[in-house]
Amino acid sequence: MTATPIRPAVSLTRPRAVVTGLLGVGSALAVGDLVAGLVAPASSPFLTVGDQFVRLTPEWLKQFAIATFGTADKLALLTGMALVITGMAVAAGLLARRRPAPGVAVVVAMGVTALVTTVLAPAFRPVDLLAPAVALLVGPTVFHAVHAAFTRAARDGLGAAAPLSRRRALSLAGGVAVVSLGATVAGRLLAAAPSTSGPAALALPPAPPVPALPPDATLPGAPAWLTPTADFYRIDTALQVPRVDTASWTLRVHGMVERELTLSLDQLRARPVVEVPITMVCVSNPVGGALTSNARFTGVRLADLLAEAGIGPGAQQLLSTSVDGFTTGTPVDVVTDGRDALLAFGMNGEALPVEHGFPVRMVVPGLYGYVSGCKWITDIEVTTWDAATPYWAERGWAREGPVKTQSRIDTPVAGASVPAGRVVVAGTSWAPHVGITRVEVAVDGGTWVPARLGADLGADTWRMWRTEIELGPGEHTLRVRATDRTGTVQTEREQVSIPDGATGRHTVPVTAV
Ligand SMILES: Nc1nc2c(c(=O)[nH]1)N[C@H]1C(S)=C(S)[C@@H](COP(=O)(O)O)O[C@H]1N2
Ligand SMILES: [Mo]
Repeated sequence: MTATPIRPAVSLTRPRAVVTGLLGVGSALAVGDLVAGLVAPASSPFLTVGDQFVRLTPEWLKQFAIATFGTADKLALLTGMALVITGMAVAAGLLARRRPAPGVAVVVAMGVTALVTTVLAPAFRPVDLLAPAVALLVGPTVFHAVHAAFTRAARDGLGAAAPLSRRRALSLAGGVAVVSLGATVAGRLLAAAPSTSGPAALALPPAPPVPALPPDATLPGAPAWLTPTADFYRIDTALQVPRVDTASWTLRVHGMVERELTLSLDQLRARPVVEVPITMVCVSNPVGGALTSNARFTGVRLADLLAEAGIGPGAQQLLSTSVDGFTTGTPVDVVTDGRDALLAFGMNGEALPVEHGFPVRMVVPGLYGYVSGCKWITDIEVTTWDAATPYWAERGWAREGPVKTQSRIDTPVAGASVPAGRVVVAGTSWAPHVGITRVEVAVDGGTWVPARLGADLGADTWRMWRTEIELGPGEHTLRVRATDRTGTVQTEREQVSIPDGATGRHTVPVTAV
């Protein structure tokens, strides 16, 4: 009869405990990335949790993030998340120095969080469960195995088998680390691989030709009238841009209509096509900010499609839904008042880029993007204001969002040193769907002096301006104001972006030397 050997109680060293935690959590995330890359890129557990975090973030925190990090807010979020996850992995390891159970429990809890988050995603499909499910199996298993190997090494540390068990433990840990890294890289590459049905594969149907740009559409010192697509501002809640399969994509128009419509991409593109320049503005744009751009959009007129569906009496709102669940609510009377509200599939002569809504987005001249610019659109429900509240209205922003008249000084930039004497002051101004008739500049609170305006290319686009002023040596402030076609002068009343767009006048300090 043999006595059960008494196992000496051992405790993992702190570094080994930390490594155990990091490998358990890291391998789970890595295998999640790999499986997601193979079956459903949007289901990477890391990104799913991030997306849910974006949806649940209170408005003040979101405003703080945008104010602090600007358009790098997504990177900031992902970095913050990585830090929190690393902290939890370290904690899982340190809680498990004597027994694996507390650490395994932490890893399981993280996995369950990812799983639940996946189910709560607005565009959830059952296949999305695969990545977090595999991660939930792998994480605790790896944690347990590495923990066991280190525990054996620690125990044998007192005996003759020490070198062998230590080597085994270290090669297990090293192996897990290498395989995890490989899985993450492979998963990310798979997710980023250009899809065969992406924008590159899609030529635009011909639209009636547009007149050549007059030379004074752009003025020296002001931004290019037509924003190059690569420079067009981008704002959305998607941590990972949705990749839409064009073959199975449809647009459904339903709700308070006489005839429900469902169009394939080919059917939409077969309709009469127009190409119109439209200046888009984000409601979050601060006075003097860069969240506005101008492009030629190619697409079909939304009003025609709605007429075909037949809008029922009492309809007020077009509730548009993106494939990733984001929603915009657009006033029915605005899109049917004759303006060029579009379902666009082209931008600056090429297929809409993935970041700007491929294959189809809505663009409505005169309205901020958050109430009109639904990217990756797949559904339009004709409804009332009371029946549905869209994404940003749910979060405290105004239900309706006409763009406010604004002007911006692009040259010189704030804080610049300029040679005293005649100084070029130039920039842009916009009053979308109303039009700009006058821009004036004032130095040091003095009289308003009109600037020369660039070509008038229609009320739906911004207008450049330029002037030269005399600056003596010393510090100065330059200020700009625009007047729209109704004769209304841009207000000097200062207001922040939330709830319906910033107001005030762009003011730029400069030093003349
Ligand atoms: N699907 C989706 N569409 C969206 C958004 C979004 O977060 N998701 N953001 C809106 C906002 S706030 C703006 S200002 C515009 C920006 O469009 P752009 O990124 O092409 O400039 O898209 C709008 N459409
Ligand atoms: Mo926006």
